[in-house]
Amino acid sequence: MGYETILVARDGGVARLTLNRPDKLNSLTARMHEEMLTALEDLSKDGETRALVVTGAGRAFCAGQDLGEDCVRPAPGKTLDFRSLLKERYNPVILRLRALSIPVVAAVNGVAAGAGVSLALAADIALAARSARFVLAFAKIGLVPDSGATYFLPRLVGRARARGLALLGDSLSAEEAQAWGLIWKCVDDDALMDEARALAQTLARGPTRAYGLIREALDRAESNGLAAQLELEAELQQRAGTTGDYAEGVAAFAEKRAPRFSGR
Ligand code: T3D
Repeated sequence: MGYETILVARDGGVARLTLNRPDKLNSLTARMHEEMLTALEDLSKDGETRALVVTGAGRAFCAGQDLGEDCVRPAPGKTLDFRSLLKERYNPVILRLRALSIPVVAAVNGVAAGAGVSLALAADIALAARSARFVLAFAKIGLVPDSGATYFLPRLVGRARARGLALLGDSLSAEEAQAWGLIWKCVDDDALMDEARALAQTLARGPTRAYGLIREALDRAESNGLAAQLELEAELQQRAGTTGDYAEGVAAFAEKRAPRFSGR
């Protein structure tokens, strides 16, 4: 599929997906959702990519839904079908991203608003340029935070801050986002892509199957009780412990050298 609204590049074990509608602050359209889904589907099957970076072209990461799209423009006598829009476009992208078995790094290069914030929060590790900001814009236009924002926010920053951000829609700087635990790290603007690439390359050289299991453990811990989580850890450890990467990790430790993980 030739892409119009995203760019996908691969470098060794790292793929980079760039939202590419800079003149519209990379706001999300039906076409963009379709292309993101296809790209994520392809990545999940290619067997070589071991880490993914998601970023935006130009001065924004993503401004959320494109408010110029007909499907979200109120008009007399027209009933807007947000339910279907979310179920058919937004939710599958977030779920597909979370279902990848490789780590996902968001490189938030500029403003993230609305579902653009949700997209960044769906990554495993979010880095942001110092000039970036996070705007829970939904309530500003009379909508409810979506695309996982109500799921991720309170888990990351706690109840009080989640409610303040969601209700007021105030802008949060990248430095505040780091201090609040919304993101992993805020870095100088001109260092962002180098840091994101280096981080993704480190992850791509890591024990990919263990990473997938770690992500599963952390995701399921959101709803499990302690006993269930201990059971799950035992199951996942059984799987991790029978990978080639575990054998390599232990051998490397014994031989006092760096491990050479194959991702298998
Ligand atoms: O089912 C559903 O559809 C519901 C799903 C909803 C998911 C959502 O994401 S809802 C939230 C939608 N997004 C927003 O409400 C954010 C709207 N944008 C803004 O609040 C601001 O633009 C930003 C905070 C993102 C950036 O502010 P600033 O001052 O840096 O830039 P600007 O001047 O406002 O915008 C620059 C241009 O981008 C401007 O176009 P122009 O005047 O130069 O031709 C602006 O209209 C355009 N733009 C910004 N955001 C969007 C957009 N165009 C379309 N859709 C946008 N979301």
